[in-house]
Amino acid sequence: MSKLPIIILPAPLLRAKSAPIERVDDDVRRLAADMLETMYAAPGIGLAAIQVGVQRRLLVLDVSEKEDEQNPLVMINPEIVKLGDELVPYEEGCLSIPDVRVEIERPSSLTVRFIDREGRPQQLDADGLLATAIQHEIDHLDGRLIIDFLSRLKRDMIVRRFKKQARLDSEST
Ligand code: K2U
Ligand code: ZN
Repeated sequence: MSKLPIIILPAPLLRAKSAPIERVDDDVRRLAADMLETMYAAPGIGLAAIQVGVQRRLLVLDVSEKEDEQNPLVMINPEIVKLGDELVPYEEGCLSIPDVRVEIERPSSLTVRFIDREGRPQQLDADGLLATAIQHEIDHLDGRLIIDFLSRLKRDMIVRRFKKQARLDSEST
């Protein structure tokens, strides 16, 4: 397993729509394992393949609270098939947009269908932080970011800040 670099704003790839995975093979399983290692090291509770530069519909999650307990979830070609009526706000961060927090209201529960690491179709009912994280990660697969929930003005200010930082980083290397 290996830790992978996480791409950050303003990388254009973060805006790409990821492609479905046709076959769950060992390469997909290795990528999922590397993404889990990368997520735990960040640390984070979710990660989409696009965030490590792979434009495929794969995400990993682990919302287990306890330090010494891991409950990893790997979702291939995830599809939300039902959304609850109740909305709940959560101040979301994003590993691809460091040090930015956006309060986003999302449905508090959902049902998601996906393929697991063994290639088996699964269906999961989720609520709470897991429901929020699933929606956040599927947004990534469609090129949507938390800053899209801000006003145009605020979003452009953040993108300008990250573009300036990227210029400074490239000048200092
Ligand atoms: O996709 C990502 O960038 C990882 C996100 C996933 C996430 C964001 C907001 C709400 C739920 C999931 C996070 O940066 S992982 C960091 C984190 C840790 C604990 C609670 C919320 C977010
Ligand atoms: Zn994110």
